[in-house]
Amino acid sequence: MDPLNTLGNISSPDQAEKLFKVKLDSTQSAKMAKIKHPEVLIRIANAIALCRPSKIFINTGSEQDKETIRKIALEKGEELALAMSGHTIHFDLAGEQGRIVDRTYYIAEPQDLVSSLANRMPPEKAAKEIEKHMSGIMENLTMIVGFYMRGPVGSPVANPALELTSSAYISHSAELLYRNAFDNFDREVEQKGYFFTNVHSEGLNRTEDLPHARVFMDRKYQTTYAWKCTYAGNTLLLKKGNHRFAVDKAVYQDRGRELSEHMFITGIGGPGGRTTWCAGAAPSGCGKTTTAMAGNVFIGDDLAQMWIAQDGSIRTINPENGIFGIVEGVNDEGDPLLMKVLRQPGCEVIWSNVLMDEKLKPHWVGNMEPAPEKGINFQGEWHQGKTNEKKELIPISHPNSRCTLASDNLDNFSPEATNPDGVVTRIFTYSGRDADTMPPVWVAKNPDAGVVIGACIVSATTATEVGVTGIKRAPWANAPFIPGALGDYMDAQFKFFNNPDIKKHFKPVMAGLNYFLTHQARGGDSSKLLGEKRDVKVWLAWLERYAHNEVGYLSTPIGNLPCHKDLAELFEQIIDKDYPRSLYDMQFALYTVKIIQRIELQEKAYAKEENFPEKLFEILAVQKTALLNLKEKIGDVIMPDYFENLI
Ligand code: SPV
Ligand code: MN
Repeated sequence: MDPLNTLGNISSPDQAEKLFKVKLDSTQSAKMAKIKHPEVLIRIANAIALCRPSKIFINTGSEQDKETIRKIALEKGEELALAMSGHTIHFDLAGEQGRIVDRTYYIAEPQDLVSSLANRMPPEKAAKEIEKHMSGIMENLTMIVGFYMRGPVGSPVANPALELTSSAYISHSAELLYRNAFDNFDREVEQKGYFFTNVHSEGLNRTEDLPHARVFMDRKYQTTYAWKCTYAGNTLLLKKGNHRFAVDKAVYQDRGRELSEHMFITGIGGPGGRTTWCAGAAPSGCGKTTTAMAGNVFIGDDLAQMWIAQDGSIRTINPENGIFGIVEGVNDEGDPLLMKVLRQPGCEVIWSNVLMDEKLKPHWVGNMEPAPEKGINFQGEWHQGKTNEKKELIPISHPNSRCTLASDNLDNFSPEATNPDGVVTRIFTYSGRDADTMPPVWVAKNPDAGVVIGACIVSATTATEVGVTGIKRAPWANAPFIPGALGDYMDAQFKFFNNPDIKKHFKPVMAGLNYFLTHQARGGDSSKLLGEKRDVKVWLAWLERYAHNEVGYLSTPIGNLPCHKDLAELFEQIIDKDYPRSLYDMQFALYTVKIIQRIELQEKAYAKEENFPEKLFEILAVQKTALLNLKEKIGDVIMPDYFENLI
């Protein structure tokens, strides 16, 4: 049972057109007349019948249409103009500054396998909820209808999607983050044979409605519903809602030939001017944008879809076209290119949940600029020293405050981002927020071990999800977006990275990355990090050289580690920084007890999953035995020189 078409009760293109005649004015009708695909017409008509907007605006992606959307956002007060031309600010309600995981559900029949981490609801019950909350929700609002491609038009893994929303802020964001495909939509839908639908309304946008806010995802009919919320992670469901459908497609339809990952895509420069492409996973709020920007050329900072091409290479595209990046900690030192677009004129930026001062300038935590005395932020009026009801200081910006901008504003933006054939990707990284266990970089000895690195990401929780605290496992950094069973997803990973069609010279290099080791964890007494943001460039450069067999390595039970000599050279060459042996020893010593604990945590957790690939347990068991043997023979801490002497 498909809630949208059932509740809207429109089942033919004729009925759809009849409704359009009543609801659309002549300008919008003329635009709508260009769309002919019957299923697309029916879907849009049903959303209109359900939500009953007072007006409808068809967004063709023309400059004029985009300007209208910007204007509506300002008129409605969803955005306020800032001092810098092209910059606006949007505030979500104080209680909705991240994804509302507790109010997010998959629509699923009782017999459907759904991720053990997610909420679920049967279709009939979900339809009742949708009816109760979305019927007439747009009565005093304008529905904006947008037609997008998630990925370059013509790419084998790009997906067409509709975004139907009463929020001009969401529509404006969609224009910056995705490719408007009004002109190609019919053709793309025809070719692919499917499209995704997203229906959203903020309703009255009141704090008292937040407990009733919901995000529903219907995998069967590839449709999302969101109401009474505004945070883009809950409402711009072209992003993570449709990412979930793309994960399903990779796991259940194209297993072994396609993947859809929570990964950045960046190009790392190497000797002779070559570029080696790297895609990397990290949980939300763990430096994914920074890593993406640390490459020499940029394609994306959040999502990557990949497939195995005819030539035996792994190709990757970014389904997005812009960044919805966390701004906390973004500053001139660590992120000069991003700062340029944020602080210099010439770029269109939507800020969210930062502080706006009296001069209409945005400020955020960690920008290394003088902080204002007062302003307006995500909690309303703010001044230095203001505290919340728990007497805690309110920061100037929320840790999940963001900037939204199109990627082609960035100086390092690669035109390859628009190539439907994607980029040949050799390096895959997996990272978390791990203060005390894993070294800054380690490479899997084979694809199976690489898949296990992804499976074993752990991370301190971040502010991107409402109400979640503590340390948690973050499988592939993609778990919140994996709709089906984790075992199926892992099987798809093993099959993809071991696919015999991948040619030898395109074999993936799969590595773990960790920027968050502290002095405390290595015998010091401060909680400061051992590394700096800019070191990321060196870890990536080392992986680039490794992919081309230009550096040696230390072979250890957890994987291959860099040699000090190579790193010291790269530190000097790339960021002009001394890299003393003492720091190397701290960063690359293996703390066997901690690593074994980490392995046992994973073994225990995965043992609870049904039908989980045995391979994971086998690989972890081999690593654990080797670490226990070393611990017995040498002690709790194995310094790198032990492995050097084995070479
Ligand atoms: C994330 O949290 O991973 C994001 C933002 O990229 S959201 O749209 O909330 O998913
Ligand atoms: Mn993300």
